[in-house]
Amino acid sequence: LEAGKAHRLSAEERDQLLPNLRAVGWNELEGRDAIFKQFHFKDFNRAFGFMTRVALQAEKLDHHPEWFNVYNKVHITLSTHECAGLSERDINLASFIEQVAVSMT
Ligand code: H2B
Repeated sequence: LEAGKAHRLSAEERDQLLPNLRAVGWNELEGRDAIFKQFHFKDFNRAFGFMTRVALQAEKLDHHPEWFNVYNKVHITLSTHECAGLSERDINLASFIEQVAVSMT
């Protein structure tokens, strides 16, 4: 758990933290300070298993995704409401999500 208030990432922090996530398919949204990725799994069981593991970690971190699921597709948007934009919390959750996704494919 992170102590203190979330702050929007600075340009320097973005330059340092975003390339790794871009490389695995996360992109910045236009018109909103958030990152987005679409996941495709083999079937609904894989997709929902993925979501379950992410949900439990999100609750532990007290940082929750915006997401959409149909069958084997899961679309995820990450942003921090507290600072109305991207914070370190989104980077941390995205990194966890990547680990789970790899284990589900
Ligand atoms: N999730 C996200 N994505 N951003 C937040 O600012 C946020 C959250 N805040 N989950 C948390 C919950 C806050 O509302 C609670 C009260 O700690």
